[in-house]
Amino acid sequence: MAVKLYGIPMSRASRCLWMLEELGIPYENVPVHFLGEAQKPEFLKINPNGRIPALDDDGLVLFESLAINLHLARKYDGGKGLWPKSQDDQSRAIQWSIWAMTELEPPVMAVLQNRVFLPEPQRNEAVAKAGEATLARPLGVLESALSGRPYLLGDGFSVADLDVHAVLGLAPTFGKMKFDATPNVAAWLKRCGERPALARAMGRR
Ligand SMILES: N[C@@H](CCC(=O)N[C@@H](CS)C(=O)NCC(=O)O)C(=O)O
Repeated sequence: MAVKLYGIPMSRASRCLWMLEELGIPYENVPVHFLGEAQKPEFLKINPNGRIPALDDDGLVLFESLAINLHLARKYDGGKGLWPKSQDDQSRAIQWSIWAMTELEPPVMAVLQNRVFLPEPQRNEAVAKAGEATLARPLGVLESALSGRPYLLGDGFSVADLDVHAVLGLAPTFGKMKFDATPNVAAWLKRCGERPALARAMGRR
């Protein structure tokens, strides 16, 4: 099979599984676990970072979940609208994807690690609260960007929405963050969260 995604679904690989399901292309999911398996020499040949996900697209090997999504959308969109038509919108999609990784992911993970993922004795509520405080500014940016439009680039769902939602969407899933102060974000989280392709990707968990 030409497209192979490495990584168990219960991980950041779910971001790319969502994209693959949106695109509806044939793919194989190789369920490499992030604990142990991803650091073995045979996997380090695929991703020298020792992390999942990684993609092998007919010999092109990529790491970084959102870079993989930008590649998949650009190459396989086939008119579905995941990859925007205009060059300006393509640049905006890249901007939102990098923004999700740099501005959103660190504080979102600080909240989730310290309220959900870490064993209870290792959790630190002060770090979770600091994460929430840091999130206020990017959430304000997202709230404004979604004012008067249903999706980040306008009327249609695109890779920009998928990549930002894939990072932020975890927070409401675990019920550990409220979005009452940002109603546009709350409505958009719900709208994107109801996509059948996301349900199919999550169903692999
Ligand atoms: N920025 C990377 C992060 C990948 C990452 O940290 N993946 C985790 C699983 S969700 C992992 O493989 N962790 C194993 C490790 O850090 O050793 C991406 O988005 O692809």
